[in-house]
Amino acid sequence: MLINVLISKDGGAFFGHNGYMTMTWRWFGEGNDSITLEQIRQIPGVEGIVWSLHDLQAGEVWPEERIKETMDLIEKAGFNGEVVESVNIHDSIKIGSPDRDKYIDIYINTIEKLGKAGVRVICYNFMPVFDWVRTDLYKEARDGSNALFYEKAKAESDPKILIKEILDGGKDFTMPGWEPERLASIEKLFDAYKGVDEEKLTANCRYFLERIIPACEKYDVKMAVHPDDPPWPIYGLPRIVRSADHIRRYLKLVDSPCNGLTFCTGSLGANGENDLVAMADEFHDRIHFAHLRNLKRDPNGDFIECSHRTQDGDVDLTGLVELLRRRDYNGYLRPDHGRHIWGEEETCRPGYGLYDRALGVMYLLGLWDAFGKGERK
Ligand code: DNO
Repeated sequence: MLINVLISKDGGAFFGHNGYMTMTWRWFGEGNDSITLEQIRQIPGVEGIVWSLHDLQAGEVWPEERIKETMDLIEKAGFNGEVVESVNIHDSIKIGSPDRDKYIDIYINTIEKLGKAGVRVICYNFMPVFDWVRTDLYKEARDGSNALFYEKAKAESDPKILIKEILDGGKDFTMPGWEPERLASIEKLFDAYKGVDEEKLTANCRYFLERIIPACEKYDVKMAVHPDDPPWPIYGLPRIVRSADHIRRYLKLVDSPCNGLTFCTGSLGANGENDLVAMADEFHDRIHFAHLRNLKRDPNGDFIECSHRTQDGDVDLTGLVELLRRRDYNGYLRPDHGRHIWGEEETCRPGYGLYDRALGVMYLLGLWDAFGKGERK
């Protein structure tokens, strides 16, 4: 580990290292995560911490000292901090408002600072208004654990009615972006997105990528867009990263290795029509970051997150790891949402507890090493 840290400091040599992926762990920062770096160190095989400055809103400048402070903290604990998830994109950029260039300039400034600090991959999404959507964060399973759940009929009703119900205190509805202080502006945002259909959103995305990708090439930073979650349009808002066709088009908007993908199996896998192994095969050389997790779909469109084990859900993680291994995947990888087990839902961020994600790491490493010769020393 020490050797790796030194290599990383000397020139960011993790990416592409040894033809072996880099196992990472998403950590929300000191004082912002109930899990400590010391605990993460005891999970075998984890080399990188996926981080962000979570208190900053989309469009805010990332202060250089804070980037350095976080990288130092992570490296001192024996990890690399080469992946940031996320640098969020201001809605003006997605809407294509007249002030978008100001926000794109700030984004480029962040890319430059992160690249110079040793960050190699930035995970982000291009979803209008909201990031992922779930209707229940603690849906109980038969084994007594609980996990994030999406009830289609409940989630996909009229957003204005939903907002009213939440404000009236009548709806127990938890989603990123639906924080009470943001609800008032959400209605305005919905109006601002009127007229932004799939084509317009794609054009706005192309505009953004055409401006930022040269900076990424210069500072050796790979962008990795996160798929839409769930992978279909909701609330009348367009979604442009949700199927093989959409991703093919996205990667061609600017045809550079720096315009890449976060391959999130839990997001894409909520739509049974997405053939994940075929998609990973087709896009393997543009996948810079893989979020590997499992879920169980209901034919009515609901889905629940489950353990990482292939047999427990509908995502063929075994087939995917085999494919990535065969394709010499050498990007970053992390377990994704875990269930809450052994009573930890009281303490952790929903989906980001210690235990089930640690089990996920071990499952993924088991598959990984079984499909190869475990070259990483
Ligand atoms: C959910 C995450 C997403 C992801 C963003 C990337 O747990 O995978 O929130 O971080 O969509 O911008």
